[in-house]
Amino acid sequence: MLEETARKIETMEIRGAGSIARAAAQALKGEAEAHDGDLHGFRDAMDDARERLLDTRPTAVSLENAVRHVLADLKDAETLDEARNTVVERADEFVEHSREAVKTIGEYGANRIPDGATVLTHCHSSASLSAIETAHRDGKEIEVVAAETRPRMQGHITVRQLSDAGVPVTLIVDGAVRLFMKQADIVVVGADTVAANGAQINKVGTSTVALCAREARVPVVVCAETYKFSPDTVHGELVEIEERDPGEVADPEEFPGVEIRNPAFDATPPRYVDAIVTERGVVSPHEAHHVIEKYLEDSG
Ligand code: RUB
Repeated sequence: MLEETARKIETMEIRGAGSIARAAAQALKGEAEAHDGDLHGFRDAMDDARERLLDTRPTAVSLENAVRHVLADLKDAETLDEARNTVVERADEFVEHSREAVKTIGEYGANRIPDGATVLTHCHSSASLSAIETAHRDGKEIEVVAAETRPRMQGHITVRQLSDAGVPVTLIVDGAVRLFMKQADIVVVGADTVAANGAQINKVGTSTVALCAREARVPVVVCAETYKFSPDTVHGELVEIEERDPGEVADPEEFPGVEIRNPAFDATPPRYVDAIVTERGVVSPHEAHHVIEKYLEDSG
């Protein structure tokens, strides 16, 4: 099960920072339940599982935070049963917290979306769509403009989900974002990682969306659970930007002699973000380090 989950994360069958984190927690739980060796062997197996999961995709810190949460008490376990129970309990706790967090962000985020608003979004973020769908369910007459999000077209997932939920939605190419920003009232996007300085790392193109929003004086709201905040960045560590297979952009054989690059994420500086909606409340990007100190284990 763990190997299957790791592969699905690599191939993006499981994707989106929240889903990746929950899948990792569940995979660790499955691995713990299936283990039939001794305590020493169990610890080794969990170490291997941890390495395998962290090896899948480098950018979303939600994955690392999930793994850290699930394995946090393993070092104190004195018997195999204790070790197994702590992994299972903490995995369940993480998944439940994560699901609740997305709902709560939906409520807080919906409050930020005015009645009659046109919301512009990029990629597919469950936390952002939770806010947009909640605003719609609350009776607000909103519509959404979604960028298709080359090369993997996560915008298609967004428009299908919103259309199924009855939200009027328009699909545009990424290059049309500046044009459509003129009619937007708010930008709502998700995050893979929020750095201690408030920079937000999300699907490549998000920083361009934010720049266009600033130019047009449209507020940018980021929806991100607290486990998307990165403790390592407190000490100045940079967030690694995943570079994916160039074949996702174009067939390299059709362009001999051409370098094709495929960075999957980019960083939006904190000055282009107006608010970050978390399940603990709405914070300014400048308060990101407080979120890390207060809510994330081993952040010191
Ligand atoms: C997904 C992406 C999403 C964030 C937040 O990238 O950038 O905006 O992960 O999503 P990819 P969520 O498709 O490459 O995984 O709010 O669902 O956690």
